[in-house]
Amino acid sequence: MNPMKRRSFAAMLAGTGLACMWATPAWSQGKKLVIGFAQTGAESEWRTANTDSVKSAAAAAGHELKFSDAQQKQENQIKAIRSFIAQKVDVIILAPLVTTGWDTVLKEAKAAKIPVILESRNVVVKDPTTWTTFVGSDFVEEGRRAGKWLLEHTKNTTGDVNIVELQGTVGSDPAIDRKKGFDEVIKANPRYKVIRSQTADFTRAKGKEVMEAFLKAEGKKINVLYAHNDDMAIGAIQAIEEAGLKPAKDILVIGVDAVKGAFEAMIAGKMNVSVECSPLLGPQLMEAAVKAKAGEPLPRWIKSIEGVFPAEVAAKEFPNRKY
Ligand code: GYE
Repeated sequence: MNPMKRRSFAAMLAGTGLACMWATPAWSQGKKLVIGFAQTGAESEWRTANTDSVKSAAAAAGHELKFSDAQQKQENQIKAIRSFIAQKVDVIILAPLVTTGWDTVLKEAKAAKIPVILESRNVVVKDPTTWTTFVGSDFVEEGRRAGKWLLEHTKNTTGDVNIVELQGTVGSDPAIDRKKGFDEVIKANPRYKVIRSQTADFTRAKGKEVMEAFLKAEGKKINVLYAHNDDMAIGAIQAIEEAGLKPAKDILVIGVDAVKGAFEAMIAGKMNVSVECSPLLGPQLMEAAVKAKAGEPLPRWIKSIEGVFPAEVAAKEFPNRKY
């Protein structure tokens, strides 16, 4: 049926209650989607902003969102997905805590004909047709940006640059890739050495704890802290201060995310730079959800656009920050 004819036919049926059944599929007209969202948890400022973004974009589009907070446990996310399948939701959004261990449950979703959209982290599965698209950042590039900032910022210094690294959640895509990108850039110059590298699970509390251990072991030898997210950097800043050292001066502090907390730390002169990673993925996710439900083709990766914010621009940029 050509669109003109369809419109007039729909107009004829208007008021009969049959109109929307004929005009376009019911789910795209009035009847909104039911979306299950298996979130990792609330481990960071980034994650809270991400949850808010998805919830408000779903509400704005009129979709029903079933939200599950897995408290940083993969088994809880798997349970949530199974419950979404049992409830026959239209689309599942998954923020996979780690990359592996998803094969079985994603196959179950596919068998139930429920499209799965990945957000904020990626998976490694045998059957890539078990998920439709990944909405999120280029984490390798974020790591490279952190490394490039460091090389540039220290180019006029001499001697070894001793770096300690706080990694994100073990086995998670952003932790793996932010390490990879950073290493790739700094290995170009043998002066740059990662002398300690450990996970702090993307949280402030662990960031502080692990930094304390680094300081105990290496003390004043440490020149740079590279944290895979701002929350860990902010926790570590506290540890640096408690050790009687000056963050951003005695030890350069590099974070990722560019959340408000990092801007506050930069404005206070305690942090040097944050590489942006946008959590505001809600609108792109809702658009992808509608297309996935309709069976329309989606790119494998819907990328977010991001920058780098050094302390020098923090005060000027702060009022524009949305997370
Ligand atoms: O950088 C970190 C969060 O998956 C991109 O997870 C996300 C990361 C983010 O907890 O702060």
